[in-house]
This record gives sequence, structure tokens and C-alpha cells, in this order.
Amino acid sequence: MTPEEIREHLRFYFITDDSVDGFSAQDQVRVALEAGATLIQYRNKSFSLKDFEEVEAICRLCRQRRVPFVVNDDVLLARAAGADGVHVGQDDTPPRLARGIMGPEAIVGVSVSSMEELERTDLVPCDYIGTGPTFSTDTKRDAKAVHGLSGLRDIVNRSPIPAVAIGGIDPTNALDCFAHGAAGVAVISCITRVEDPGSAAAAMAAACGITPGGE
Ligand code: 3NM
Repeated sequence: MTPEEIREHLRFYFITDDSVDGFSAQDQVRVALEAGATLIQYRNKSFSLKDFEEVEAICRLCRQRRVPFVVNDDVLLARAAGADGVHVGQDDTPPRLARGIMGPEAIVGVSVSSMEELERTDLVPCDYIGTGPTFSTDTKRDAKAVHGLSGLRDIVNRSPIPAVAIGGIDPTNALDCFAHGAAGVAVISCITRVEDPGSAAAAMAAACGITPGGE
């Protein structure tokens, strides 16, 4: 994929929720893909081997839709499941090692929560940064300090690679993130923890400028 193609895929970035009852990651992904999500990340902080088949199934769903699929943190799981890439945090596998394991064609993303982290992160092996929390969030317990839209803009302006905003984003504030330079918005709870996930995902797609049934 070219950098421009990757950038386009960052637009509506859905991340699976590992702490919602009765709504499996696979079903979450189905809903997000149906609405037009452009990239899917599997995030499961309590992954165990019994989950592997589900990861493979999600990978197949994404492939059918030609939507890239990345795995959070776990580079070996990403490889084993045949994912298109990996997203690593500051305390995970270093991006250079992730790139080495995943290969030159893979998508590699890294979390950057502040200007200081941006300065000290090796961005050369990365295709994009995930930056947040843009707004307050209950989904990530150890989230760093909220940096708001102005913090988002500062990081976007300084980053040599595209930035995806994350944290507390929903259909009502996604446009602000784009207006402050984000290439995409990454969301969890505005789709997984609402009464009608299908409508929420459709609203999110609309906020991202994705037309129903469009490519
Ligand atoms: N990372 P929601 S915030 C996974 O700031 C994650 O790096 C964050 O979930 C960061 O869309 C976050 O429900 C949670 O707020 C995003």
C-alpha cells in the first residue's frame, strides 16, 4: 500500500472492545465493516489462545471487505493470524522490531500521547501515529492526560507521518478532529457501548465523510 492509501484507510478506524458483555469482537467488527469502517484493530488486553480462532475469523472478514486489519501490541499474534499490520504502544515491541517481524509491506502504527513522546519515538519504521486522548475516555484505564484539540493540532503539525486521533471521539466531535489535522479517528465505545451499535457506526461513517455503500 502506498502512504496515500494507508492515509485514506485511517479515516474511520475501529478498535474492538474487550470489556463489553454479550457483544463479541467478531460481531463488533461485522457492525463496523457494514457501516464502512476503513481500518480494524483487534485489541484484547486479556487475550488467551482460545481467542485465536476469533482473530483469524476477524482477519478473514476484513480481507473480504478489503479493509486492513491490525493487531494491538502483540506482533507475534499479528503474524500468526495473518494480519496486515500491528499497532504498538510506547511500552510494547519497539517499532523497528515490529517492522522487522511484520515485513516491509505491513502497516505499523505507534501510540504517541505528547510532544515529548513524539520527539523520542522512532517514527522511521512507522506508517502512522495514534495520538490521544483527545477527549476524556473511560475505555482505557491508564490513558494519559487529555490533550484536547489544540494538543492534537500541535502533534499533527510536528509529526512527519499521519496522525489518528483517539479517546472520547464520537460522531459529534469527529469533524473537529479532522479540522485539527487528524487523518483519521479511532473509536471504541461510541459503537460498542451504545444501545444501537449499527446506527452509531453509520453516524460515525457519515461524520468521517464515508458514503453508505461507497468504496
Ligand atoms: N488509547 P473510546 S484512548 C485505546 O490515548 C485507547 O492512546 C488511547 O476508546 C490513547 O473511543 C483509548 O471508547 C480508548 O474513548 C479509546
